[in-house]
Amino acid sequence: MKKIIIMISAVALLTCILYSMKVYAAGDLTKQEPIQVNVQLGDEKNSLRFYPSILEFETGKLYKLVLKNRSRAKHYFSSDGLSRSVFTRKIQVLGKDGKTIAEVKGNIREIEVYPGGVAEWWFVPVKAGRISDLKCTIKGHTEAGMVGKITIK
Ligand SMILES: [Cu+2]
Repeated sequence: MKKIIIMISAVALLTCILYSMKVYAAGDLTKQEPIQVNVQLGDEKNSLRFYPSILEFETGKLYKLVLKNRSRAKHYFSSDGLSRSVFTRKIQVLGKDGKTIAEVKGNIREIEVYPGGVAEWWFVPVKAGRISDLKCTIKGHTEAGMVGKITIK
């Protein structure tokens, strides 16, 4: 009888330890393995578009949104709606060799990417909704169709 009680106690204790470890691991949502999403700002032919222009994210997951500009013009990735719906862990700016040359922390609303440049926006969506204010704010670009839609499920 005593042996059984000790065994049940040991199993209960082990279950508690494993459960608390799991809760702890899920606690910091910014430390997950990121899901990479690539968005190209314009293209080699200088098209005024985001590729893709429809983006979808899920709350509670860590994303690494890679913004690449392969065109000859500067472009913005700008969205008030997205900035209000996510927790930003950091922005990483990459040099020509693909290595990180700067990290920016804090709330981000708009990122300007220069020709040939790459910036990564690491964030966790915290609010579901449909966002339709993604645009490039350079004069004439929004009007030409450099806009997009974001859904957060
Ligand atoms: Cu633009």
